[in-house]
Amino acid sequence: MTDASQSQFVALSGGVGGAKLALGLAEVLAPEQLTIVANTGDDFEHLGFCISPDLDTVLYTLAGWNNTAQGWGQEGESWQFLDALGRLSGETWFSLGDRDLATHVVRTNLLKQGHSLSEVIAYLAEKMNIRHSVVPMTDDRVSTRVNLQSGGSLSFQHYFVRDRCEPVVSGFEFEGIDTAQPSAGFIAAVDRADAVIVCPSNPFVSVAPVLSLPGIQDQLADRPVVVVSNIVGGQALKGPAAKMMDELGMPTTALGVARHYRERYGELFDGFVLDRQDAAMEAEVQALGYSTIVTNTVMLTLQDKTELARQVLDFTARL
Ligand code: FO1
Repeated sequence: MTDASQSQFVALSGGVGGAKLALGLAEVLAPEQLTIVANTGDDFEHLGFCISPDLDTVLYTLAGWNNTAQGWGQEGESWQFLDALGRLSGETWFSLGDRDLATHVVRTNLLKQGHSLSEVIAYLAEKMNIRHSVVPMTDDRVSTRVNLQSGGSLSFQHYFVRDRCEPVVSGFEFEGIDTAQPSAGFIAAVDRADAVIVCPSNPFVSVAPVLSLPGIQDQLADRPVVVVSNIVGGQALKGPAAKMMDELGMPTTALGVARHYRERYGELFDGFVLDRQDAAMEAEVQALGYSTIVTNTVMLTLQDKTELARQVLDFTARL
């Protein structure tokens, strides 16, 4: 039997929802037991800065620097730079706060000097006194594109922020994914992992880029993998996941998420975590071949996050 205090875990995360569970896991696991791998498909270059939204959301959340009301960016933010930029008729559709800007300046300079994104994130994490490992899914450039039912496609941030997720989607592509390599930190963490936790993140634009990296699904295949539903009571707690599911012709339910993961990744996921509001779907999720637990997955307080983390960790031990 494995000693739970020695077990190793990998958490796959997108932005806000994923970072909440990542924080819960970091509260209950020692630094050497947890690696958080963040999606980089949302990354882009803007105004000359290299921006990594999901990595920054995870870092700020673990550091206690995050803006909880907004979901992204830093607490106590000011917007002098953005205001000044607007006065000069610069591009202001993507809100870069003054504090947040410092992160982008540091990252951009270090990348320009030849450091990898993994090195930059480790450096930023150290400056933020984060003791758990946070790694990008890849050090290579992968860019999510959103295909539209009206024809054509948009870069992710143009779809998400500039166009407020209004265009109707028909699918997603991850430019650069075929030649991207999972980061060394990601590969090593999965290698030693006793279990992998897929946080409650968007299946199409947060989880899919991570799992589309060459070789990753094969590497995960012999590990217990548990996914926490990102849809609760028919709604995404944050972001456009429910709207996307609807536009792609899927039922916007936890069962719809469970079915999507089965159709896309076969037997890769062993366990599925449902919220109490969706308890009535448990039997149908089990009929898809998942082990299940039903618990509170709505993480409003730190206690909600740590309690869900404990439940998920106990669940992985039973698989
Ligand atoms: N999300 C928004 O909805 N509006 C913004 O203006 C915005 C700015 C922004 C700046 C830095 C950063 O790291 C994230 C930012 N986000 C913003 C969130 C971002 O677009 C993420 O990709 C989403 O949170 C999806 O995970």
